[in-house]
Amino acid sequence: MKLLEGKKALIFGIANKNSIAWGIAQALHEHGAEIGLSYAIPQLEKRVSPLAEQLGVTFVEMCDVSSDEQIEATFAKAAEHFGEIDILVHAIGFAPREELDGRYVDTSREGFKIALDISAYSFVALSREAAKLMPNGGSILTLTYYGAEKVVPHYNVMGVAKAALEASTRYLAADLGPDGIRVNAISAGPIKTLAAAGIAGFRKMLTYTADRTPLRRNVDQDEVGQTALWLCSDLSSGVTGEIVHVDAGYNILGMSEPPEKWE
Ligand code: NAD
Ligand code: 0WE
Repeated sequence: MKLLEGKKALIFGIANKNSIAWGIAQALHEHGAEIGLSYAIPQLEKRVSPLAEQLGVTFVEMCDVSSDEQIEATFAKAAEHFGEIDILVHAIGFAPREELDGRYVDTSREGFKIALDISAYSFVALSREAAKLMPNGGSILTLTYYGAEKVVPHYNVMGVAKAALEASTRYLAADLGPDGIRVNAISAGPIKTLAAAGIAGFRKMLTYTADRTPLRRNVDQDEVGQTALWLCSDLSSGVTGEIVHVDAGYNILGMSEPPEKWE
């Protein structure tokens, strides 16, 4: 059975085939959704266009979410192309590179502003615009990370931005719930994507988590896509304001070493 037949989904945050947004796009498309894709900067078009083609996507728009004008223009085009939409996916996060090194206490005012603007405020702005195109209700989804809940070395100001994003998920769910719009977040375990590629020691982090998660492995983009499919479909009709962990169970641990270590 196809879960999203006749549904229209707008997905922000695709950079390349490794993007979590692409894992989600494929999962939603497989279940019959019509997809629209948005990317950040002109240089990404050559990566995104062939992917769009694979899913028969004809709505591919550039939108830098730090610009109110670009957000407005993108939704005006979406309104023209789709009329109404049913699903919004926000898979965007950014902090200046230098903020993801050294100590959080050294975060600059500008770095803080940028990280919270791009990673958290953009979710509010996109949700407000998307809600206008959801007269019959809908499902809104964002991507977060464990660094919002607990200190992860070097995640720094992104952890604070993700904490704001998670709180926004709850406030947006409360505001939009009466209109039949659900708002949820997936807290994904570490996955090697473009956003992770620039992080010193990321490969070590992947081994660290794979050695400790209850499932003794990491998760991938397809698994995030499957949970996104559930949250975007009527299977989750009673779920809103929730943060769903897709992290092979890492977040439940109270001690980071597996039992063997204590024997
Ligand atoms: P990615 O690099 O493929 O995606 C991040 C996207 O954000 C890119 O497409 C980038 O172009 C976009 N972006 C950055 N600044 C933007 C701007 N100003 N306007 C519009 N778009 C902008 O990496 P990803 O890992 O797929 O990240 C997607 C989401 O998943 C992010 O929110 C990230 O924080 C979250 N996440 C990632 C992991 C991980 O380990 N990879 C884990 C948990 C959560
Ligand atoms: O949210 C993220 C990545 C966010 C990110 C990555 C970059 C790299 C390039 C935000 N901004 C930038 N800016 C750049 O210039 N993740 C959840 C992946 C991630 O990033 C980490 C992690 C994990 C996990 C950074 C430090 C520690 C762990």
